[in-house]
Order: sequence, then structure tokens, then C-alpha cells
Amino acid sequence: MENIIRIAVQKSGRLSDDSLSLIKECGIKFYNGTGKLKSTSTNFPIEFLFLRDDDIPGYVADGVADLGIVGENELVEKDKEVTVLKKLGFSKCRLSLAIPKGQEYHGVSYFEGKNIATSYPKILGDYLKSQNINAEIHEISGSVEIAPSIGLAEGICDIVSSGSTLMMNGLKEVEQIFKSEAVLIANKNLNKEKVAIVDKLLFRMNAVQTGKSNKYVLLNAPNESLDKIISLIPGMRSPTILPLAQEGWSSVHSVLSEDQFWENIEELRAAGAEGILVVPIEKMVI
Ligand code: PRT
Ligand code: ZN
Repeated sequence: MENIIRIAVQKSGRLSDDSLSLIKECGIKFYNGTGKLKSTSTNFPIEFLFLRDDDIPGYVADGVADLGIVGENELVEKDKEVTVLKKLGFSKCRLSLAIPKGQEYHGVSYFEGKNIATSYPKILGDYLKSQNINAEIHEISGSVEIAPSIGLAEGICDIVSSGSTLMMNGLKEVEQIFKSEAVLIANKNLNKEKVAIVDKLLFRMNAVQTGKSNKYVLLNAPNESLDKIISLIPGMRSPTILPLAQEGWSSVHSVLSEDQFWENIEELRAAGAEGILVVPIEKMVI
């Protein structure tokens, strides 16, 4: 089919909810019944394949799917030829080396000649090579964190997010070797009809992401401090200024990043701003 694209998303796991929410926030409707492996949108030319995340890079590289949403850790580990279109900002984690808590650690040479258990042999192998360390990589597919306590390995290399899994297993994180977040990937040979649909989707995703990182700010200010306030919250083109019913006061509306807001809040208040409201933005097209 020429005029529809296929996107591979994780069926169930840490990527699923955020992947599907992002697509929904782009105004794309679809039915995601439990156990379904495929679904087609009712209002956008896109079809969904629900897969294990391990299979997504391969399916996209082979062209079974045109797009995919997957963690960078899985993408780099699988080493498939695809294009990364966009970092998506969710499922952030790191791949780290960890060792039993009681061990002394003075640097990566600790691992010379040791056994390391991991589900990421490629990323770990590349890292050890870059550090000139010779270690034995023991590939296992799950529950990597128990490997040291059962005598399978002296260290591990695994995904860490809060660090509590390591802690619960008596391990400490000693090196962060890779940082990861979810990314949107694409097949390298999309035809131009598909590229046009992908561009439409990207446009919507960008609007959603830009909206999330910005806030709509409304405040009241005495007219004599308007110049100062406008310089603090310049907005997209310039702020909207509306007179209040009370003489000598105005309402100022602007858009700015949340960070920028917090940086300027004291100065805004010092300039006389009051009744400050900060409102989320659903979508933003610049
Ligand atoms: O079934 P399927 O193969 O599709 O899923 P999966 O079990 O292989 O992967 P899943 O759903 O667990 O994770 C999908 C992706 O989410 C990963 O490839 C990462 O890109 C990302 N991600 C983000 C994580 C974590 N955070 C995470 N904390 N993946 C795994 N973990 C695990 C980690 O393996 C360890 O066991 O959580 C534990 C550590 O978490 P903390 O918070 O205790 O440090
Ligand atoms: Zn997986």
C-alpha cells in the first residue's frame, strides 16, 4: 500500500503508554484492544504494529514497518540501519556497570579479566574496547542484577533508572556507559508518498513537544511597569496587553518556556506583577 504508513510500537512495556499517548496527542485515533497485534487509524493514514521492543529496529530496517518507537539502547544494541528522526524525551534511562556494594572501585580497570553479565553485549563490548579492557561478557536475557549473587558474574551491565533495583540487589553503579531515551526511527528507503505522511506526523509531534515545554502566562501589572515586564516575558512575537477595568492596570499574556518563567519570577514580582497564572499548552505551532 502506497498511501499509508506503518509504525511499530511496543506491545506492552515501559515504552507503550508514552508512545501511544504521544500518537493520541497528535490527534490520531485508533483502537488498541488488548491482545491486538495490528490496528489502523480511523482519521490518519497510519497502521500500528504492536511488537516486542527487541524486534522493532529489525522490522523498521527490513521495511516491514516504516516507522518505529524504540529505546536508543535497543536500537544501538541491534545495530540496524535506520534513520533516527526524533528524540522523544520519554523512557529516559542509562546503561551502567555495577558491582557488589562491598567491593572497592578505583576505575574501569577493575573489570580487567572479570566476568560481566549483560543483555547488551554489543554496547558493552564497544565500551570495553574503547577503554582497552579485556573482560568476559556473559550474555543473559533477563534478571541480570542477580548474576553476582548467584556467582554467575563479578559485575553487571544493565539499564538503570532510579537505581533502586541495583540497591535492592546489593550492587553499586560505578560507570555510566550509555544514555538512552525513546526515539522515532524510520526505514531508510521510504518513497515520497510515505515521506509526505511522515512529515505530517512529525509536524504534529513537534507541535505537541513544543507545547509541552512552553507555558501560557497571564498576569496583571501596573501600566508603568509594562516595559519592564514585556522585556522579561517577550513571548512568541510580543505579549498581548489588555486593559483591566481598573484604571492604570493591564493584563499581560505571553508564552514562554517553564525554565524562563522560573528564572524571571522574582523580577516579575519586583516589577509589580500580580495574579500570575501559568497554564499548560496542548499544542504549539511556531
Ligand atoms: O517485552 P519487551 O521485550 O517489549 O520489553 P522489555 O521487557 O525488553 O523492555 P521494557 O518494557 O522493560 O523497557 C523498554 C525500554 O524502556 C528499554 O529498552 C529502555 O529503553 C527503557 N527503560 C527506561 C527501561 C527502564 N527505564 C528501566 N528501568 N528499561 C528497563 N528498566 C529496568 C532495568 O532493566 C532494571 O531491571 O528497570 C530496572 C531498573 O530500574 P530502577 O528504576 O530500579 O533503576
Ligand atoms: Zn525487550
